[in-house]
Amino acid sequence: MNETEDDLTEKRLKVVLVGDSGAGKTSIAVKFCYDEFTRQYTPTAGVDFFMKNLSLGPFKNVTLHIWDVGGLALRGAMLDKYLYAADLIIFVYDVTNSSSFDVMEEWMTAVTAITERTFRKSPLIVIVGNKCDMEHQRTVKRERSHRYAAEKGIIYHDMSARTGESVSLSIANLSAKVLGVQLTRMDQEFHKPIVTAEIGDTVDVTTIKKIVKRQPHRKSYPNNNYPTLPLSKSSVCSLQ
Ligand SMILES: Nc1nc2c(ncn2[C@@H]2O[C@H](COP(=O)(O)OP(=O)(O)O)[C@@H](O)[C@H]2O)c(=O)[nH]1
Ligand SMILES: [Mg+2]
Repeated sequence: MNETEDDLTEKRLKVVLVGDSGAGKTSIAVKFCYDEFTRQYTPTAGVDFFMKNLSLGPFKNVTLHIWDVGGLALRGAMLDKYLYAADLIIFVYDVTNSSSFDVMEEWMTAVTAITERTFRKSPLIVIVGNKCDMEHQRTVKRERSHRYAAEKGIIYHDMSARTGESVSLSIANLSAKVLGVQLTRMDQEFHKPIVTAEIGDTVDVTTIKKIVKRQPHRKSYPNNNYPTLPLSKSSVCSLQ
């Protein structure tokens, strides 16, 4: 197939997010599709659906259908229906909550039992350690998660739905892998995160290379914790 034919070919991929309640599955889907984040927690009942169009390498028209599966589905009767024909399954846990890692292992057992039994083509599987903006509160050691993934031969990514770190680029890369193509340089630039954070918030600044832009809000308050910083309650920084 030449490049022009690839351009015109529409591709559809089914992506399923699974993992413990509160791990951040919905937040990842919302960040990826709408570039938004909220601290409010609304548990997902059953499954939620998201859709996003992407250009991936030679395929300029790829639609990702994202199934955001509620944590309770692990013990429900619908799990095999939710997983049906998935191309990519993302197992999410919260790096600050070790019980979410234990639950992720339970998800792995339940999901692989279904995919091995009923899938003709194995889906691509990835483990995501979410909330990596709270590095200082990490309770799941990197050695543990990396060893687990390596032993199973599974791809591993850290992510933050809050800052956007790794969300778009990882999902785009994984989708490209499913399609057997590579992202172009332009695709990579497009999906590169512009990490945003609020001053005085819980983002681990040691992981941030440089601050490229500061956009103070108009309304100003004294910042007692950081007297040397501009008088601003929630200055937004764009970081990369
Ligand atoms: N700090 C931080 N909080 C997050 C992140 N992702 C999700 N949360 C918060 O964790 C809670 C649960 O998120 P949600 O996406 O609803 O989890 P789900 O049950 O797995 O869908 C919410 O209060 C989110 O604001 C993240 O990357 N960093
Ligand atoms: Mg949810």
